[in-house]
Amino acid sequence: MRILFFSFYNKFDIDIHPGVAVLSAALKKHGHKTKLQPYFYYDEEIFKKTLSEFQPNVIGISATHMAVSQVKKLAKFLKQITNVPILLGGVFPILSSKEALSIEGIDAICIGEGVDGLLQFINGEKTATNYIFKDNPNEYKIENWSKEPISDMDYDIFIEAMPPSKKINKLDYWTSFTCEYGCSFCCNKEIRRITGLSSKPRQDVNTAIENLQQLIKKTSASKIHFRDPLFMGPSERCYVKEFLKEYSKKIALPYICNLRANSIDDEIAQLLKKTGCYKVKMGLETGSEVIRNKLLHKADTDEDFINASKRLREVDIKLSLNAMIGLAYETLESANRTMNFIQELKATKVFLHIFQPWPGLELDNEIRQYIKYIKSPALNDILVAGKKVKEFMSGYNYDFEKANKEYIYYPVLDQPQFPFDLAARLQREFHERIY
Ligand code: B12
Ligand code: SF4
Repeated sequence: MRILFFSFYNKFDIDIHPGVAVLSAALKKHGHKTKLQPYFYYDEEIFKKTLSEFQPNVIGISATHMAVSQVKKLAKFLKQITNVPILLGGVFPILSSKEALSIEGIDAICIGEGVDGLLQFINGEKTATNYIFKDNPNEYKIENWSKEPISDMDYDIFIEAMPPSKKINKLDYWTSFTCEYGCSFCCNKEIRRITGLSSKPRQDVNTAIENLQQLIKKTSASKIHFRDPLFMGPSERCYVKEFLKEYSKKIALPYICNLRANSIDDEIAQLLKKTGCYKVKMGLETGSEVIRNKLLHKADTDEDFINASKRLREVDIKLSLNAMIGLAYETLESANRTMNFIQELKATKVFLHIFQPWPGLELDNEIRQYIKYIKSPALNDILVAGKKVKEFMSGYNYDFEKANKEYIYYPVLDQPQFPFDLAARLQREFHERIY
């Protein structure tokens, strides 16, 4: 069988989407052929050409909520030009199954772990685990997310869709996809609840090292970016110690990882340095300790951040911070505190985002009335880099005019005491000041 995947990009570059990578690896293992059609913007000619060249038996669309309006356009068009089944998976159908199933052109949605059900569907089985079919919506079978260590990921499907000139210098790698925490601004907790992902499946050390060795050989990458939402949770010190020991013996490339401030003590800082870590990414989220810990359920104190930043500087590891303004109950005072605290922490890189309350978050009812959807160019590079995107795009050989017309909608909070316009102005001024 031939399975064509569509996945959405909000910048003009292909990166790895683990959901598609996991599905594609399983399909290939069972002798099927897969291909990725990256969706940067709506282009009927490109989609038609790909369909006529690849002749898929099944089309799979993978989407977060960011891509809802794009899924609607795409599925409707695909249904007009082909009879093959169109399946929709990813965070969007998991969290909003009713809306996802109602989309014109979609035949079935996946509302949990997707591998087993996709193989069952392709083998012609009547019900596929974790899938709901539009023509028989009441008969479905739900199973928890597997607690097994995570399976293989197919990187080739992405590499083949990249222009030949593209070099992967920094390789994205996941040893896990979730974490044990329940921050209220992240869908992790809700996804875990719906899909039964109660534990944190993690790749075993040897598999991860072997996969990395193969990928490095294939891509000639010179750095690794561990994209695990959290590289080390509270119960994972042993895993990380063992993994990093093997990593520094057998891979030894400089790397980046995501950690929480309260996990960085002297021992971990030394271990990171010794094993090649050159940058740690941390979510400060907000400079207001009350908002961070009482509302966002983060449990990292200001002191944790001050200590972590100091320890990382002592061992000469860079700190990259993510923070947000425009959170629920934000005030000018708390936003200023966030911007000042970032500077106190002497981060070498900072991303100050405007909070986006996507579906699936824990949010007070009285705050929900302030959610507003903002229309924005779909491709961030167009927004951020202006004309430069043309150079970037040349490798992909796409149409600048069409790309420029593509819009997505993202949610923000427009609160009386902290309107969205204020957040946008503060964000712009902050980035102008620090860069
Ligand atoms: C890795 C990751 C990324 C990666 C890859 C994104 C991607 N599209 O795969 C990168 C860094 C690119 C990324 C970017 C963004 N992300 Co992100 N990301 C994650 C993260 C940490 C893990 C997701 C993951 O890979 N899980 C593991 C895989 C195996 O699971 P999966 O994708 O759900 O796939 C399984 C099933 O859903 C199903 N399935 C998936 N696709 C398909 C397709 C078909 C046809 C079928 C049948 C089944 C199927 O089978 C898979 C295997 O079981 C989550 C947080 C979390 N812990 O979930 C946030 C998360 C998904 N991201 C989020 C957001 C908001 C974004 C951005 C919009 C951020 C931004 N403002 O730019 C962008 C969107 C980019 C994009 N084009 O999708 C939100 C989504 C919220 C929402 N309600 O939609 C999450 C939930 C985090 C949060 N804030 O709560 N992200
Ligand atoms: S924000 Fe990070 S630490 Fe918090 S629940 Fe999400 S992935 Fe886990």
